[in-house]
Amino acid sequence: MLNERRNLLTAEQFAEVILNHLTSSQGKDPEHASIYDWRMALSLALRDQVIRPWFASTRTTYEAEAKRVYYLSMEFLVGRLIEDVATNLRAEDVAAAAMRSLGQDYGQVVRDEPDAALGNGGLGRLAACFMDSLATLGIPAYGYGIRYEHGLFEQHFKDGQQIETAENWLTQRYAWEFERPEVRYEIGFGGTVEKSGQTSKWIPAETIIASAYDTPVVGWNGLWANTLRLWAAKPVKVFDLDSFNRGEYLAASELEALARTISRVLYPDDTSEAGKELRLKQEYFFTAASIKDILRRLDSEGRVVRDLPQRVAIQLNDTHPAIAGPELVRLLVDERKLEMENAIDIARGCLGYTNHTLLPEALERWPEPIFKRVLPRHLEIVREIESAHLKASGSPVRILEDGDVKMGELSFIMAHKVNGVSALHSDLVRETVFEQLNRDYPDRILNQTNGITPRRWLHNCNPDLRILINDTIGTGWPADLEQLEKLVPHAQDAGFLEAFKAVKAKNKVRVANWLKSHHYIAVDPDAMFDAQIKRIHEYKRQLMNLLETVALWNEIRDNPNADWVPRVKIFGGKAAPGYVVAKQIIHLINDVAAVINADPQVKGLLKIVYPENYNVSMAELLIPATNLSEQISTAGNEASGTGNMKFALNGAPTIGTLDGANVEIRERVGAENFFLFGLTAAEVVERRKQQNYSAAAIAVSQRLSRALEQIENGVFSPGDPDRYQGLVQDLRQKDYFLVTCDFDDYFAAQRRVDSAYADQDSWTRMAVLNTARVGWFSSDRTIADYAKDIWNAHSLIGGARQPKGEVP
Ligand code: Z16
Repeated sequence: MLNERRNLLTAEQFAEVILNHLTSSQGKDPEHASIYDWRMALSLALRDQVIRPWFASTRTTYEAEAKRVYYLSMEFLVGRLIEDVATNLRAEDVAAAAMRSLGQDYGQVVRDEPDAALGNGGLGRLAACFMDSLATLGIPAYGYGIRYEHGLFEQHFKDGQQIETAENWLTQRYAWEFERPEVRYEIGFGGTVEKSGQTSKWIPAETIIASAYDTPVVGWNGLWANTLRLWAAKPVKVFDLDSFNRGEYLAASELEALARTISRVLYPDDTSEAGKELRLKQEYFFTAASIKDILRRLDSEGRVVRDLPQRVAIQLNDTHPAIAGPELVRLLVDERKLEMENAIDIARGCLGYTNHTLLPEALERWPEPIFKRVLPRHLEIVREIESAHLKASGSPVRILEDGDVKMGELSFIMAHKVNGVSALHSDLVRETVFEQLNRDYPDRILNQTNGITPRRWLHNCNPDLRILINDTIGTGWPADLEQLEKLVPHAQDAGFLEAFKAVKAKNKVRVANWLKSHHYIAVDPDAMFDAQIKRIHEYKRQLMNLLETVALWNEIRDNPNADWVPRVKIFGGKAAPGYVVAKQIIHLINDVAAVINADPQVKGLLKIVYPENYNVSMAELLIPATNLSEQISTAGNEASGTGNMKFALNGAPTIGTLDGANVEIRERVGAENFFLFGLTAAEVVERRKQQNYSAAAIAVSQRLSRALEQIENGVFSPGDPDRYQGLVQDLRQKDYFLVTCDFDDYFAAQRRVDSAYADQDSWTRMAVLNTARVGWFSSDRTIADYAKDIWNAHSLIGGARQPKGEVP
């Protein structure tokens, strides 16, 4: 019997579907099935349930002749999917009961799934949250990216230092995808441009195949499903039989290996550019395949290219897919014979560009010789785009400058809308990197503050808080997160506060047990859990957090009888393998941890934990258990941050600077529920103009001086006392990210945290108000705003907020 409203099976029926998959898809009987087999069977059974809404969504989009959104992103940091799919189908109880009836531990099977780690950090995770929200809102959309054979590297610590090993998620079959061998495009590189009269034709030197793999992405209540289409690189010719017959066995497979290199591995650089030819090839590879796919779909619906802006919205997630502009223009001009300027205008009508950073090292520029070698025709088109821009605007801004192709300028000029990812960041985009272009095209830049999906980042990762909220304000909030405001009055209710505190305590015990069993570290779940989990970068200032930890250690030892608030400092995060300073910071965190954790004088009062290989699943475990969220970047550097939103949503107040979305979080939760410190973005700019600002800051701070001396004198690296001299020298002499300047204010803010935490009732009230007031940071709101302000795309379900039942 089908459950009418949600097309659900009973637990009994679902168990049968699972069992069928175990035998027919995995080829195992229950007696011989491994946890992997059970996980595959469960995943495939869930995937079956997505097919119906998926087909229905495609049909509805086609019949409505609706505009489609294409989200082009080099990264999709998806994580695990079982719980996501099960809860969105509202089948979590059925799935768990079915597995139980089959003698399996549902939670254990869920945790057996490896993270799909096709991203570095915030940008990739944002893309995954956006896919969830697009499906939840019922907006017809495709995510386009790369099916990397190896996702983000796995991090190990050896003697406190980061070691990277290859991630291997595809050694097991990926349960959620459908291979589409019939969807394949030839992608060219290099070669020459043939001219005849007015027309040009690109003759590539080499071609490879882009082959599609589709993962359905189902939204809340199973009312709509979109597609995440990832491209894998394959050879045109799999195997050269002639070489083989000549006895050249390696050469026979060489072409294949070469072609597959393009989608072999995710570049592990977060906010810094590799600048490598292979990276440019990856970017062109997935962008060109996506654009071809978009045009093929347009053709198949009998549309003409003039209709493009009305039918198609293409969003560029950073400049990585910026070649979409020139590629679309190339196809329109060289293959469909449009006039150059007309083609540029049509392309611009489709394109939007999201900027995610102002850091100069992250703004992509390709040396012209590399660009020309890989994409000779595109270089000509970039020149055409530049001259059309110069002519139309009288702007002095060029795309080609100092021998480079500047992808930010190209993206800006080719997009009808350009957005930053928080209010402050968008202001800075207008005032700094694109100051002149903003004058040339005054209405082009807008803000779209980032958001997070409440399904993964509250409903699923924090089941006890979910239940408490459901019991208090009902169940409408997962698809309408601002309903959490209804919790505000309960912040005055002693019973509710107790229950809220109990949820946090339980989540902390869960983490303490995990640290014990997986990392052999004992922590006291009654201590304050203070977490900074994110990529390691100088601008994020993990070093400042660590210096504060050392200073606190000193303070406790100086005054052992004072009323210290016990703390566990949790660090998590990876460094780009080539980022030497970030790796030294990791080493130092581990060295300091070893000394402090072994010191009997601070036992029970201060502990540092740094579990290796931080990833999405670890975030889902740690965030619900955190009391204090560290968001301490140098103002003006964190474009938005999204971890900041996840912590606040799960009842962890922030200690933070006025940077990125922290500003808007503080406005919403209230200044009294946010621990603010540090220079503002404007003050940072001024301070950097002063001479010897770091020496001056160190000179007036006893605490900081002492901590720095301890580190540079080898207190934490007794076997290698000079280990951190370079790191500390850099703080003394340069300190570009103003760690020294913000240190004292940060230390003072931490002591305000201590006093606030000592009053558990008022702390819990603060935590509740954080949860209650950050509903606006749902990625559903973000996506609704993109749809309205940039895409002109519409929901095809009768209001995701009040689902009206059946799929149309
Ligand atoms: C990235 O994760 C971000 C920016 C960037 O240029 C490249 C990568 Cl891989 C991050 C920002 O640092 C972060 O502030 C922001 O919240 C996130 O992108 C999503 O917008």
